Amino acid sequence: MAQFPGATAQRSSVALKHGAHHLGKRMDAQMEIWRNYGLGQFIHWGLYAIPGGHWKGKYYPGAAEWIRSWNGMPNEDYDNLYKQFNPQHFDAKAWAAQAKAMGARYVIITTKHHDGFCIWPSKYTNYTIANTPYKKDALKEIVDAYGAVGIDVYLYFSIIDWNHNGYRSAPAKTAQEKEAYEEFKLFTANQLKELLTKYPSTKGLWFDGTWDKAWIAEAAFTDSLETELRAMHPGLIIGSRFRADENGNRHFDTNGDIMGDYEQGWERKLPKTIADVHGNDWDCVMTVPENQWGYHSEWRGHVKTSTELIEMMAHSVALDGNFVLNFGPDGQGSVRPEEAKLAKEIGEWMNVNHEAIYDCAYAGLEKQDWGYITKSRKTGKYYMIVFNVPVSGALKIKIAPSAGVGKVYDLADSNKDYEPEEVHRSKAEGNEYLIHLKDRPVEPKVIVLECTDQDQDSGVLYEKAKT
Ligand code: JFZ
Repeated sequence: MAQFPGATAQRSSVALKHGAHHLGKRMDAQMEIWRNYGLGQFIHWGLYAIPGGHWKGKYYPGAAEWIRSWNGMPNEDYDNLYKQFNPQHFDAKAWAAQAKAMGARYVIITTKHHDGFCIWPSKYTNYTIANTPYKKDALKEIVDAYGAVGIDVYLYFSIIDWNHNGYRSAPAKTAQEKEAYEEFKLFTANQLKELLTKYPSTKGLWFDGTWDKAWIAEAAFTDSLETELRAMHPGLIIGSRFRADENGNRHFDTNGDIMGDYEQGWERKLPKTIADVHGNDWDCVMTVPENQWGYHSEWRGHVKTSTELIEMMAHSVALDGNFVLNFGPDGQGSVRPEEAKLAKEIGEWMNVNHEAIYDCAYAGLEKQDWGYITKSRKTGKYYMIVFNVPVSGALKIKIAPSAGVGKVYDLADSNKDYEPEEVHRSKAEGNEYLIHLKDRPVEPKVIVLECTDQDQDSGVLYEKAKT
């Protein structure tokens, strides 16, 4: 089992009070929908969008949504920004239309980031959008607009709350601190229940800031809160970044079992091989620049291109994950031009090639240097998503020993088909073919491969036999 880093050959079976709630993948209908999304949109939008990484003319290189915590920005200044929050260009329907055109099938929206500011009118604090000049419930506008175009909504919620008196990152020491933290716990639970009640179409919760020692020490509380939230909202999807077990283990409990419905640890990074994902569902959340989630008016460093992002999406789906691209609208509610351009370009690619992404998964075939292979969970078709064409112009593909190749054609044009050259046929190792490209594509291209005589699991069996 050496291919699973961190996993032991023999599962230890320590009795846990607050470990995983279920073993293995969730196979219900809602989780099946989640698994098949392929592409999602993340939105970071809050008060930090107003300074946009600058304060009093000074540039702050860190993540813009963290500006309150940098030296140079007095807390008091930040905590008064809500008096200016009045996004005159905010148009939830336009955001939703753009996300739809990009091909996103779910959205994760920041309801409350670490600063504690709520974009919904929470009745448990005054630090909300209701007390800004904007006044209206932006979250409701977003939930409704995305729902109307058929994009599922997930709520990002930060456990870190710099605005709440009882919040602390380390466990409370004095009786007074403990009492304050109890209030914070109640406040957190109330806000979460409020969100699920006010926005019943919510499909799941995406937690953040749960690395705090104080939160980690609350295994009993967080476990019962999770149980309560799930009971009040059947089908609710929660990732592995919500709680710790009684030994302080996060994401994976002391026995190595995932806590939550999917692995939520792939942040601005991707797994290299299928072994890295341990058979779990997972999502990768990605920024366009190096590390900016909230709006930063001055991006420095490398800014990803649509081709790079499409490659990351293909990479994710080929390893059984979803790819979630972050957007950071500005303080007026506008999506910046760079992001609008990327959304449009990704959308144009998705228009032609979405079949290789939606409802697709790990294909069980050996990875090749030319790109990624996905397989439709619904039709069993294989998709070769080509990013690097070899000088020879020939793409190698190895299929299961029991299979043969059927039709091979361009996804963009099924009349453009290929006559694969058989180079190797082996019962033990699988059958190897070369597909000779007719031209050199200028953008990521998808070739559909239909296999014959192939039993459902043969791809997976082939992979197992090899290790
Ligand atoms: C957190 C936030 O602090 C950040 O502002 C943003 O909202 C992002 C989505 O989440 O940052 C993290 C969280 C987790 C990791 C790294 C940065 N991680 O697991 O590596």
